[in-house]
Amino acid sequence: MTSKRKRKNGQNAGSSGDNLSGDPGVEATAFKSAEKVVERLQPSQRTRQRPHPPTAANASAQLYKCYKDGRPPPSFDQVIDVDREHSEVEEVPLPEGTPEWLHSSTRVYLLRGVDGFRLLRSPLSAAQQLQLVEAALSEWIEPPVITNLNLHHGPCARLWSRHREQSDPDGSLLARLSWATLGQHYRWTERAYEAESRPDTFPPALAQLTAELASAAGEAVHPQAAIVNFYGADSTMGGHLDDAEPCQTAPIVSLSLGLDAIYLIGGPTKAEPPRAVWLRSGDVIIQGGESRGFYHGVPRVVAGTLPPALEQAAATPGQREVVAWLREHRMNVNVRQVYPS
Ligand SMILES: O=C(O)CCC(=O)C(=O)O
Repeated sequence: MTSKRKRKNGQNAGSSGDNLSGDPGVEATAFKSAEKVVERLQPSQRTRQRPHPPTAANASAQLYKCYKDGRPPPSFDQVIDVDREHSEVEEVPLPEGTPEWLHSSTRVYLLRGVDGFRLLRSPLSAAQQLQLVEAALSEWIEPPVITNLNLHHGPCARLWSRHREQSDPDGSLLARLSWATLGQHYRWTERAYEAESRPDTFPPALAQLTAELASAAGEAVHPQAAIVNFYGADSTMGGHLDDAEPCQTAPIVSLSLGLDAIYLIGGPTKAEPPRAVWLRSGDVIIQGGESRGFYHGVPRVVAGTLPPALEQAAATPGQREVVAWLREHRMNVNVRQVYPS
């Protein structure tokens, strides 16, 4: 797991210091070019730039060239959006054995040529999404769970309550939260999982949900660790491999909540041209098969994209505050099996 987070101020949450877009030692690559190009786009371009919708025949070549050279800059229309017909995606049926509750709303898409990659579109209801975010903010990030804040502030209890009460003396500590690790703890400096055991901090309900979501892609996973990533509207995550887990056969299950994002999926080396995929709140990526070992990253969170369904689903004052927070944030729950079964 070599996650690399870049804030607007250039600080990385991870301490490996090799953010793809910030490391002068890293050669220019297709992945890097693609991130830069997408970063330059303004959200308003999504609706403004519609002159050259990609056709089935030339979409891939156009996308590659645009992302690699940045000339002409691509519009968001070239990002693969499973809600619009696209030659590179295909809807596939839910496999037998998928739990019943997933059948009503989930659509499963594969990305042609990316072995084992699946996008589950809207498997999670708005109510489920709010419950997950509320649980993360009010329960999952509580000590003994380790977050990026531990290094400078020690264990930080009641971050969400203090944010709601506005009781942090030097502004909201929550605003500085960028990751929390659940279950087996990943040491960012050593880029390895820690060997000694800690209290088990992996929420059982999340483990069950993850396994059920994976089954909708025909995959099996025994969840043992998760990184919960917290993004502001200007946060990005550089291209990286999740290669610290001794188990590289079980898929990564990655839940998107809150603001939309552009997700890049490349290949086993940085030279492979990545493809950009549009992610919405409630979408889930399953990175199984060969794609488990592929470069990926998040070059953009798209401001102003919180779905109205989330606003409408907020049933309690607490959930309305979650919605207010989500208007400016994206949360990703990135679940892995660390050890082979
Ligand atoms: O935020 C995302 O969608 C991806 C996160 C990720 O790649 C990671 O945590 O390794």
